[in-house]
Amino acid sequence: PLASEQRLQFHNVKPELVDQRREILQGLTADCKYVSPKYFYDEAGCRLFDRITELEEYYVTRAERSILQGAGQDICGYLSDKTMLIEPGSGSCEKIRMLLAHYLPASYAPIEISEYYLERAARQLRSEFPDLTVHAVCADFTSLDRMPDSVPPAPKAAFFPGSTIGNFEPKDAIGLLANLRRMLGVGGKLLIGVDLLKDPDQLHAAYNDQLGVTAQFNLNLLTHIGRILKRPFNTGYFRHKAFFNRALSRIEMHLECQQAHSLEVDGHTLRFAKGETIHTENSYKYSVASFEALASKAGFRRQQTWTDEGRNFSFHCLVA
Ligand code: AVI
Repeated sequence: PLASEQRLQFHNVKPELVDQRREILQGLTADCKYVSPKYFYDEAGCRLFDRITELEEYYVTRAERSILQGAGQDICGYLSDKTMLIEPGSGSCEKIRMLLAHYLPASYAPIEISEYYLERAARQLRSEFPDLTVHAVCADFTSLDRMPDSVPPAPKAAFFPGSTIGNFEPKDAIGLLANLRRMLGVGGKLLIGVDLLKDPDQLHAAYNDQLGVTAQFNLNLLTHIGRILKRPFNTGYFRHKAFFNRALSRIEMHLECQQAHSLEVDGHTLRFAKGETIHTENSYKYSVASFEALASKAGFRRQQTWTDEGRNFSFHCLVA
C-alpha cells in the first residue's frame, strides 16, 4: 500500500500574476469591457459562491444534487475503476463525494485555480476516503490542454458538474470540450452537468436573489482584480446587473457603473462612463438537443442523460 503522503500530491501550474494582469487589462480596455468569470473565485468569492448554492432561488445545485443522489450508482456504472478521474474546476470537491459513495477511481485529480479551495478540499477528501489517491492540480483549467508532467500517465475519465460549461461562449465551450476529449482519448467518458433552458422568471430570480448574495459575488470580482492589478476599485461606484438574454439563451451578469470616473493602472487610463457595464459572466442554458449538438462539434457522442424531477437540470455521460 502507498504511504499516506504519496496518496496526496500537489501539482502547481498556476498562471503568473503578470499574465493575469495582462488578461484583465485587455478586457478592461476593450470597447465593451469584460472580465473573465474565473476572477470571481478568490477566497471570498469561493465562500460567496458556496452561499449561492444554498440560496432558495438558486435551483441549479439542488437539482444536480438530486440527480447525483438518485442516479449515482447508475452513473458510476459508466466509469471504470481503472481510470484517473479528473475534475476541472473542482471547487470544494463537494459533488465528487456523491460518486465516491459508489465507486473508487484509480485516482482523483481535482483541477482548481483557487489554492485556498484546492488545498482544503483535497486534504479533507483524503481524510474521509483513506484509500483514495489524489493528484491536486492548481491550474486554470481553461488553458490546460494536458495534465502537468508530474502527474503520472493513466487512462482518464472526467467529471465536469455544476453547469460550468455554461459559463463559456459556445465556440469556447467547444474548444474546452475538444481539449478534454484529447486528454481522455478515444472511448474516454465525460460526465457533465448542464443547466436546462426554463421559464425566464425563474432564471432571473436565480441570479437576482433577495438576499443579494449574487450581487456581492459579482462585486467581489472588482475587489479581487483590484488586488491583482494593485489598484483598488471603488465597489460603491458599481451595481450588480443580471438578466436573461433570450436571443442568446443565456443569463448575463454585468457590473454597471453608477458614476463616471477613471483609474490609472500600469500606464493605462481606464475610463468608466455612467451606465457603462463590465460584462463579468454568461451562463448559457441548453436543451438536451442543443447541448448534444454542441458536444458533437467537439467530437463527443451522448451516451446517456439523466434529469431531475422538475426537469431543471441535465446530467450526461458523453463518450470521446
Ligand atoms: C459556476 N457557474 C455554473 C455559476 C452559474 O450559475 O453560471 C456561477 C454563478 N454566477 C452567478 N450565480 C452563480
